[in-house]
Amino acid sequence: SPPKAAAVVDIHTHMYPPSYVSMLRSRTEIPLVRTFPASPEDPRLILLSSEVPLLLEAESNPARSNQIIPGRPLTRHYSSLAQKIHFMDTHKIAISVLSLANPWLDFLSPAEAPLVAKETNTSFSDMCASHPGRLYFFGTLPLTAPTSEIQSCIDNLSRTPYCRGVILGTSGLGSGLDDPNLLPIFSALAEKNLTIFLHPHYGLPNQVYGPRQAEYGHVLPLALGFPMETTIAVTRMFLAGVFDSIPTLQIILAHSGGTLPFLAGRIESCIAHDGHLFSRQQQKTGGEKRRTLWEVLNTQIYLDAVVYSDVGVQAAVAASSGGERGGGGGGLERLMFGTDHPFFPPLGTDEQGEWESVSLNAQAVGRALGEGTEAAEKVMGGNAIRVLRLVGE
Ligand code: 5CU
Repeated sequence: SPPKAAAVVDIHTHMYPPSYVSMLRSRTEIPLVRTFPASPEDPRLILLSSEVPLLLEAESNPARSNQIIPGRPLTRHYSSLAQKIHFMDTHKIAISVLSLANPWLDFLSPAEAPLVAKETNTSFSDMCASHPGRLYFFGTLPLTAPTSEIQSCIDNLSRTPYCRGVILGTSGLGSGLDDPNLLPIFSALAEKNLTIFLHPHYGLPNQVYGPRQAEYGHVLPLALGFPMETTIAVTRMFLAGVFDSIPTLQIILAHSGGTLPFLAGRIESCIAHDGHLFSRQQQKTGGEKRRTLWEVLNTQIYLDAVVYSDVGVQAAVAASSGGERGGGGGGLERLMFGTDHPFFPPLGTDEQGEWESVSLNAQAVGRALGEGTEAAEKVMGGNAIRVLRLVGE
């Protein structure tokens, strides 16, 4: 039966299947899982390049490893399906669209990637099948492998009942998402009606965070590095004409598009005032009017609502609306609730209870659009059900 209109759907929720965690345990370079002598029962998940200096310090100075704790605790929330379902029940989430967390398969060799992709996608498919109607997933592509392997993975995912798209980082085949070699991959995804969920991992170069970055924990890379990375990646796609080449390509941007809603006007103005771009455009199209970023936001881009404030939700809806800027309105149809579970667990309260990171996102939607209104219900679940063709229990 179709899910209730007011059902809450979480489209931004990650897991590392147990086989992936085992792989991380065996690694010596990031991403990895490691325990330290001071707390051998507390494995740490170390993912980001900004965490490497602390990791090296902890390794070179085991006596101080209780003070220098790199990464984040690897709790059951990362790989236990029972824990995911408990989290969903606690937060009254009817349906979750699961995805592998970063950095996906980006670090694997071309020989390893297809096998791990198959194993990972099968794990997600099995998890979904064990809770029919409650779980769907975005698959993972072996992007470091030859194109034929990537294409065959897309074919398999398109025939996998609970798969609704793929999660993609910003590196693509290694040269970013404006790489012309990615066009056949994007075309295949569009043709198979598989939506891309674009998610950051690499952030900005560490030096921009300055010499005192370790004092500030993960704040600079996560709050600023991640959103800038997404913004740059999707702007490169736009400038390269990917959306014009494949008008049926549909993409959901993590964290409400990074800073795209706020910067779209500036990006547009920079394009309109760039002599080099202007003459290239004239040559290519003979002066035909180009599609603006506002139009692409209004037709091919969806944003998640993982932005933690009503100001961000309002900006996301406004940017997605296009409106007088040349789009067709309907920004309210393009925003989808998410939690980012298992990242951002509560620090002062029980992890088995309610998570503040979830309520901040839910409250932001309520404050921006009105608690319990039709608009809020769309964002909390209705849009995901429609766009990702989710069918309830
Ligand atoms: O806490 C973090 O580092 C992360 C991460 O790596 N990925 C994510 O989606 N959110 C937070």
